[in-house]
Amino acid sequence: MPLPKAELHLHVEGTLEPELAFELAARNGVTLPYADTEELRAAYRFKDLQSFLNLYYELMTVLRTEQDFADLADAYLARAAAQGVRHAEIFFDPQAHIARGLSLGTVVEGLWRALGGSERNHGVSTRLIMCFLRDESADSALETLQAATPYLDRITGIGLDSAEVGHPPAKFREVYRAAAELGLRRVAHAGEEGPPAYITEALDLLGVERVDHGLRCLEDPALVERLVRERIPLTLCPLSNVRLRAVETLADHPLPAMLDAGLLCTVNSDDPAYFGGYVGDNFRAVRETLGLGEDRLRELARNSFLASFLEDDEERRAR
Ligand code: ES4
Ligand code: ZN
Repeated sequence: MPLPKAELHLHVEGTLEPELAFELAARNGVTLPYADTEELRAAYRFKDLQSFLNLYYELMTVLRTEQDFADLADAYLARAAAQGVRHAEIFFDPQAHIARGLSLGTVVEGLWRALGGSERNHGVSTRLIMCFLRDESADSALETLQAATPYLDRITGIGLDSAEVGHPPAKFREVYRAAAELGLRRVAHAGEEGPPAYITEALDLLGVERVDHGLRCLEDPALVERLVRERIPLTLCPLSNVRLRAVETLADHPLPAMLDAGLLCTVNSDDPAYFGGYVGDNFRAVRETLGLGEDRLRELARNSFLASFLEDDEERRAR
């Protein structure tokens, strides 16, 4: 039996496996610039975050209907359940779909078709986190938050993703303030490719409760001390860090040192269809390559529930 765990850093568009991409392309009359799944998989060699994002945005054009989003999310939930996931907090990128002419309703209603049946069908509880694209304007983020008004009963929180460098958290303080007033939980990607100062900004200016990645906090000892003291969870994604060259090899990943430093680390899959595995695969990789013992693996699993947006009673049941 795989260790029960929560997944807190997962882009639903990043769960689009090549097989489903081709199936949806055929269903929707979309032509992909790849002959087959093999040729597509061969394109999964990234030199940094942007080179990945280019493919990620290209491939998501096969998603057109509510049913496409439902099928995508349901396939993820089935895979996650098989790897011990009991709870998933799922990111989606509304602006990437609205820019292609889809409505926010298509995306949310579609995802909800799968999420609404997830506890029953897969034994996985879920939350939905709407991310803003940080390489788009602050006004666009505010418009997106406004467009989400009819769906706020299904959206737990907001996040910030896409190209990090040059798009500091400060740019989004207004939309984060508005979201807080609406009772939304707040997270943001910070310190993946961007400097430690972006992590500090995300905490101080956006009021985030959790930092996605946060890897580069290690360059600032005072920041590490603060993250430990304030018990700020980090949602690390080891296989993603290798594929996007944030670390040279998995053996170089600082996860063991981060745990030793007392940081509240969690292990997640980020974009599992692109980065070589789901959350259980990430756990296996850090166990095998970084030599983490049973106690550390159990700590990571426990942290994932502690860092989740589940209420205490739900958390006990999920564990
Ligand atoms: C992402 Cl790995 C990563 N980083 C930032 N934004 C993203 N969107 C999807 N995957
Ligand atoms: Zn991410």
